[in-house]
Amino acid sequence: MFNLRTCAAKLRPLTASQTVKTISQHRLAAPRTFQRIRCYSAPVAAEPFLSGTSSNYVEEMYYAWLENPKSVHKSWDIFFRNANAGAAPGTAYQSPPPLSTSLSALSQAQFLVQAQPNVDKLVEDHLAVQSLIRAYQIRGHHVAQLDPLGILDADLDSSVPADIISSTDKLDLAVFKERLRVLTVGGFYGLDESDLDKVFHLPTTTFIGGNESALPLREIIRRLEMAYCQHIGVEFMFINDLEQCQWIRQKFETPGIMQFTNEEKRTLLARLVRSTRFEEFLHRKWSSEKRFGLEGCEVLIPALKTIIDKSSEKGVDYVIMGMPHRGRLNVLANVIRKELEQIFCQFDSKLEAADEGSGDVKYHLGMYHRRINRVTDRNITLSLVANPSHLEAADPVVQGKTKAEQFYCGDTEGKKVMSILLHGDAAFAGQGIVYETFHLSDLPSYTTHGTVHVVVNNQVRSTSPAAWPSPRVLILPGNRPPPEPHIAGSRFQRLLPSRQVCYRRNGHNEMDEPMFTQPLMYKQIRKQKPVLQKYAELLISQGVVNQPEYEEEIAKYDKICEEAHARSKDEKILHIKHWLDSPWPGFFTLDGQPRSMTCPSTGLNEEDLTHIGQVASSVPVEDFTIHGGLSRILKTRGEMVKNRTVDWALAEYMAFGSLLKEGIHIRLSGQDVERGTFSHRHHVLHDQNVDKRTCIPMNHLWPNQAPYTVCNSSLSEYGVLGFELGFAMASPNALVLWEAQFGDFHNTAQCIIDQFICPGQAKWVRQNGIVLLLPHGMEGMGPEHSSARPERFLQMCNDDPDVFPKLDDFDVRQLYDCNWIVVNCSTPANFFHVLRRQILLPFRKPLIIFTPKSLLRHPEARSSFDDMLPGTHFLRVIPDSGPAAQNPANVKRVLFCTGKVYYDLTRERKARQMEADVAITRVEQLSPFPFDLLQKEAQKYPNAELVWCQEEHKNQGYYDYVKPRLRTTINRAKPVWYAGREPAAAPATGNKKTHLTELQRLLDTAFNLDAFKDLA
Ligand SMILES: Cc1ncc(C[n+]2csc(CCOP(=O)(O)OP(=O)(O)O)c2C)c(N)n1
Repeated sequence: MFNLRTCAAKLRPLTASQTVKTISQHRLAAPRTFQRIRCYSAPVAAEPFLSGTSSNYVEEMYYAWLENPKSVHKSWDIFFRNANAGAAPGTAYQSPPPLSTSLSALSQAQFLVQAQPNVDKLVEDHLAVQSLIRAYQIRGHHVAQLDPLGILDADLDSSVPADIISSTDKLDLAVFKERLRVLTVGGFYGLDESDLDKVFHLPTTTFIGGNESALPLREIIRRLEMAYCQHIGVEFMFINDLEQCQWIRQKFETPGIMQFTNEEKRTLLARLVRSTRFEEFLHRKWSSEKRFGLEGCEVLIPALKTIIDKSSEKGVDYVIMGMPHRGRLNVLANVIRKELEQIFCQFDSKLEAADEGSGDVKYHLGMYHRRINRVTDRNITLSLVANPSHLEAADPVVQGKTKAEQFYCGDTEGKKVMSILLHGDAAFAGQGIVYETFHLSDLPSYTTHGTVHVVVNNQVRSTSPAAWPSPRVLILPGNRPPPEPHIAGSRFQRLLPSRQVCYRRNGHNEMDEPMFTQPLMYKQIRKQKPVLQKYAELLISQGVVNQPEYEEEIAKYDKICEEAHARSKDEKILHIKHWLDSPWPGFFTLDGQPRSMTCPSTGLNEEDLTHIGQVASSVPVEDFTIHGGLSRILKTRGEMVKNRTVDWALAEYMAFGSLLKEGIHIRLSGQDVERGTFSHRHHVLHDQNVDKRTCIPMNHLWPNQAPYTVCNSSLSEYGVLGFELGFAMASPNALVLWEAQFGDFHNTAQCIIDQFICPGQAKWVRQNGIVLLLPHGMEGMGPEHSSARPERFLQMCNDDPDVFPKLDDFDVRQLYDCNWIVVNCSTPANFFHVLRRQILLPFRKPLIIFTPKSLLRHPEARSSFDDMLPGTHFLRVIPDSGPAAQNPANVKRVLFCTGKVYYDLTRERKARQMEADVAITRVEQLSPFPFDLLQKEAQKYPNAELVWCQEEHKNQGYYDYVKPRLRTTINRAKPVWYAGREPAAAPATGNKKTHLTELQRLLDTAFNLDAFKDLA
């Protein structure tokens, strides 16, 4: 209020000509007629000469005067000023003076009305009306009747905003009058009751006039109430973009915009019948089964279908959806059109599962369906992404999948593929991932060009009142009849959140007793007529349908359900693969099996290695100046290529570059991945002389190569990893990698790892080849930044520690059986091979790679081209090849290790001249565990002690995973000793000296051949 007043006060010193200028600008924007202007200039109308054809002439004069008061004769100027300033009827006109009179005398003598105060009044009144309009636009939703139960007020605030004149059913007439009096007479707006019938110009920021450019105040208020204070609330004035605000205003204010044809009303009724009767059918058949029904928010189905119809009409042909448990079966049945028998047989507890893995409960499963949209007669594909119970976790996954589908069909503006996300009100308000997902929406490599968000606000969260969402919400449709306003569609392709305020007729699930915790609310709910009944009664009263037609619609759908139920009894077995949300056509056989069970050599010919190396060490565009430091890095790369060697960065280049040649799209995403956190990668070059000019050499490798996307992500792990997982879901023919800045940061994305990546295939028979690059290593950097927590990934591997697998082919078959692959490579060549293998395998598994930090520049951590040529492959285990291996019977100890500690061990062994006594075997693929190769290693050194050595603390790292499996490989014939740091709570010490002491201690244990004597 204070602001409005201040604003008006600032405007007050406007001169008459300034006022006129403003009005004339309005005229240019939207042509108006003199008549309407005369409406508020009542004295003008009273002039006797203003009749018949002369009014046209006067109108022209008036327009001319509006634009420039000096352009008309002084007498007209006086007349219009007097008229506009409120001169009494018949007095505005002053006959022109004799020609001899001086003009200055004329102006003094003939202004009957003190123009300035009256012009001020005119301006103030118009400003007041503008403020009133604006007040409705900003705060109208506060008085909208959103809660069908009539209990809660919008934003939990029962007060009517002070600057709104509301006559909604909360206020009786007397209250309304009093309110108006307070706001008008000497009150807020300086208008009084007599102004209600005065006609006011409408500003261009409102559409309530339709074709009218001015309306009486009474009508202005009525129309504003119709637009903003009924059963839809819209909170949008925080949007900075004028065009978007105008679009929303137009969609809500235009008179008649909420009118529907009878055909549309019948369609809505039919959809409401399906939505309602589906839940009733489930309730009748399986009254004691959990299904998280939609009762109380049945309008969700017509709303979603309308969104899809409108989108299809605008050219969208693929809609990807994510949603929680509430109403999911109904969405599957009536929006996506999953066969009803497939849904019903999920309720049959006697059916056996056809697929391996855990499967999932019916209200988490996904779905993919291509069909004709009956309203638009266009093909549309609908996909509902499977999700875990973790509310909102699927949001970024849906976005990533949407982005990928847009990418593959060249939809750079999101006009063909779009996403819809449904949310519970409590989850939407409380889960941070909602924000993390929103945050991706404006980043070029992550935007999906807009998402429709629908919040199902049933006002409860399990057993507690749900916090009404504080995030700004655009549209708040209520679940009360008529449900027609649930029409959405935005040409801005932005986030479009809408909230459906409804109620929950049953408990959190159908087994719950809601009266325990929400007694009064449920008393109110029990009194509610179902929305279908209310809407049917309304349409019958309007003559849109008649009772028999309505009953026939119900009977028709009930019959569909009954027949499907009968068919569902023929199902003998439950197939989760019928619930796949992302099929990969052509990748598997028709039975969903891999096309082969072999993996070709991951090696590459010398020519390609050299070519990629050369591009990686050059700037492939002209007139492009790179930083001097980078020139040196590229020069060093060039020298390595000449010497036929690679370091880590080059090995990665070789893997990516070779796959791009084979048509595999590569997408590397994460914080600072373009340069590389450790400044080793430099996949995007920056021109030092031209701002924002960049070059990605990887995209200059081959003619017709697949595109390479490398993108620095926002500072989000949960959101971005979910997004990349979704991207990887869309196609098996892409290598999608997410790199954590440091490995430990993956834990803020733990939900994506635990709920999707690790068990995804087991729950939803959906494979995924995403790669996680997790920098890991104890390098004296303190408790953070050291450990990527290998123990957590290894603990979730599904291989049995106590059983030696009976397999002919460990190389591929073992991979096929696992839930994910965990590796820690000690050489660049092995890193190169494992990346290529990821794509050359005939199936997809997530790949977790613990990547190095100091090894990126370690002079010994280099590989020769020889280790990458055709015929070479990923080494699951790298055996010792030195003196110990030449004479294995003499070896006293075998140190098994993985990753960077290998270099510490070899240095120490050399220093102690123990190369013949101690063999060092590197386990490069931790999981699935290379039982076969390690068995051979153990057998090769029959007289040696077996020791697992790691730089991590004993309760962390790999020990707990490796020890039982190593014991299984040797049939528990010998102990497996431990050399490493002691158990600890933190992953690493923050003290450099302690770090070095600990390292030396573990090396001492590793090479002290008596260390375990007393323990044996
Ligand atoms: C991340 C997460 N935390 C807690 C839960 C347990 N839980 C399941 S449903 C639910 C209430 C959700 O309320 P709301 O979002 O309003 O949806 P509604 O069930 O009311 O439709 C909760 C807390 C969960 N599934 N996920």
